[in-house]
Amino acid sequence: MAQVQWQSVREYEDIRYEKCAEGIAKITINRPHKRNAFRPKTVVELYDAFCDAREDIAIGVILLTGAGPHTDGRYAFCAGGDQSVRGAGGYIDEEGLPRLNVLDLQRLIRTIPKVVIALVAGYAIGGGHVLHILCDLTIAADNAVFGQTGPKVGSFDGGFGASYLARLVGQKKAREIWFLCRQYGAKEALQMGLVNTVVPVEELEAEGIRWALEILEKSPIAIRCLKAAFNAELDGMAGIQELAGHATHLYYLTEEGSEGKQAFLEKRSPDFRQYPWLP
Ligand code: S0N
Repeated sequence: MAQVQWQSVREYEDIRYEKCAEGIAKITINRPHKRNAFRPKTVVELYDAFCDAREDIAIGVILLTGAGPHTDGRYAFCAGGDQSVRGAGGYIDEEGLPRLNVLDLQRLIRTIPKVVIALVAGYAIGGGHVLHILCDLTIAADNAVFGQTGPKVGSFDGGFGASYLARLVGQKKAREIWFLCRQYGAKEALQMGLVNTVVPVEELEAEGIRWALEILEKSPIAIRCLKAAFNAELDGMAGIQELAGHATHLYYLTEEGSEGKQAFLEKRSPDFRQYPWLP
């Protein structure tokens, strides 16, 4: 059984954030009394933890999961936006301002140059379902339940939550998921390409760690370029920017790339003649 020693990174109110020496970060939404629904503060904390994981060069894989089971024995990955703080214009934060800051978090998960794996036990519903969609990979427990509720509770996610979902499961199925607001079990989710694998709930974290360790054996630059390449086709100019950023990063790592800078600093003309125009 794959096991690691988790070390808490910093204290938060709505989430737990841990890392292990093997290069994995684990971010856990910790509001089981609300089926791990997020309020603006939860999203601020998630964003902060993801930023820390992004900056940490020892971290290559991030596991995103939900705390549980709750005292009633039920599990949840995340039940979306906390409806009890929803007001005019969004989800009301502690200063009384309406927020949809989960959209910032979605973009961060999408572009962070590391692999994000959703570990889903229990409900992944509404905006919580969209979060797992945004993750690079999803490992579902056999008790996982997936679905959108927007048209039932008066909301919708017309961004990645609609268009990227349709890329994953096809247009017909995505429309069914949103228009009917049904719930789908883990096996059905696997059949429709919504998740990568299904395991018994008690093996969920160990399986996530196994997948992470396997990924961590691979080339970091290859993985970050591949992630950007998968995104580029769908994300328009933002996707091209992401992929191009990685190309620039690689160019900076070459001797040819530093020749221009070096020449500028040495107040001489750059000698690019020494580099081949490869076929
Ligand atoms: C998850 C469900 C199916 C679980 O059912 P179950 O097991 O019967 O439990 P419950 O008794 O219903 O719940 C247990 C306790 O948890 C609270 N709770 C559950 N979910 C939420 C929630 N989302 N917000 C607040 N509280 C929640 C229950 O109230 C209960 O508490 P107590 O015991 O005190 O009564 C079931 O719970 C369910 O269907 N939940 C609601 C799911 C939902 O509709 N989520 C919101 C969907 N919308 C979004 O997520 C919006 C996403 C978003 O932010 C966004 C993004 C882009 C563009 C727009 C938006 C936008 O805001 O619209």
